[in-house]
Amino acid sequence: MSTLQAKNQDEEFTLGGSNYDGDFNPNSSKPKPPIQTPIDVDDETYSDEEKVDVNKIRVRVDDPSPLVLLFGPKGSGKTMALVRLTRYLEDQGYQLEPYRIFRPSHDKHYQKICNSYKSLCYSNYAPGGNDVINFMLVKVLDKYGRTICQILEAPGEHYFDARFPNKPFPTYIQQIIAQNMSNKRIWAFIVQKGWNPDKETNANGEDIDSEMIQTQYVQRVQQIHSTRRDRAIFICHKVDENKESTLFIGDRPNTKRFKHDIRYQYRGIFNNWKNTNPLTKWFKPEKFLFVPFSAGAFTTEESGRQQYITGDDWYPRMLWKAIIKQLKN
Ligand SMILES: Nc1nc2c(ncn2[C@@H]2O[C@H](COP(=O)(O)OP(=O)(O)OP(=O)(O)O)[C@@H](O)[C@H]2O)c(=O)[nH]1
Ligand SMILES: [Mg+2]
Repeated sequence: MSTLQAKNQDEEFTLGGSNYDGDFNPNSSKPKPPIQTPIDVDDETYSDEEKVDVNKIRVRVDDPSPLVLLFGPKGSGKTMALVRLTRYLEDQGYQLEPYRIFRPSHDKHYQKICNSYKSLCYSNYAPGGNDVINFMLVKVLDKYGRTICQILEAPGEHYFDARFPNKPFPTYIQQIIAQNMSNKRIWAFIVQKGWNPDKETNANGEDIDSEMIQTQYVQRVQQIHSTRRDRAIFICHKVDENKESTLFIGDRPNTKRFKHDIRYQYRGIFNNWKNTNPLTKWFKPEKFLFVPFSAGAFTTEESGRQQYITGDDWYPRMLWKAIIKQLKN
């Protein structure tokens, strides 16, 4: 059993207690939830120590079931992939339950999103503003209540920050990466065809060009080495943003085309996931799966809130199929 221990094991975790249901209807007569800024969310999420030093972040993962790690830069769509998968899987009879003691009791924001997780997932709005989902461990249970896997969704800058591309991963991610971790891991790396990263400036105040950011992201992904049991899925996210008809066959994305283009765009990104087994590599040269994905459609209101409409079930179905395949592999 692997445990990434909370700093203070005796800490009493507060479960529940929030009256705020996370859903917000602008036309409702119900009192509006207090307006929070990203700084307020950070204040509720991290202790003072953690805010000063990301390496002080402690998480607890004491369930030995496999971990699915959504790995991608900020804004790449990790939260929306989790939201879409939650809606799809619950429709299929699975249950998705936040793991409440993943974060310690000082993380009031985590307790709040645990309480309101379902309403956030089924809201007509993408999580954001007051309701940001930024750091979650969610268990996927079958209809008998057995845990199939746990999905980790963490802030993108913990995985990759273009301003500091060579900074080591935070300690909690390093613990998860550690080869002695007993949980099977499925790395779900997010890539995007035609990715146009947000403008970033380096420590000297110079603009970092987007090609450089992509190269640095590839190097980040390459820092994850596959052990014998590790598997990977490359999620080619936001395929709906690509309008080129040659990328689609009817309504469905042409997986081969997307994979080809991603291999070219993010040179070397698949390198650590070649099958090196001398017997099987001839008929199965890769240890990863590649899945085109879209969470759905987003429209931004004047207020800045994003309305969200789920897309074709085909996308979460294919992603879940890939996860199950890698769990069994
Ligand atoms: N077109 C399109 N846009 C998407 C899709 N999924 C997410 N987005 C957009 O990307 C934005 C960011 O998505 P998130 O899921 O919050 O990204 P994230 O990776 O969790 O970001 P961090 O938590 O900051 O690391 C959303 O607000 C949407 O505008 C998708 O499938 N298609
Ligand atoms: Mg997120």
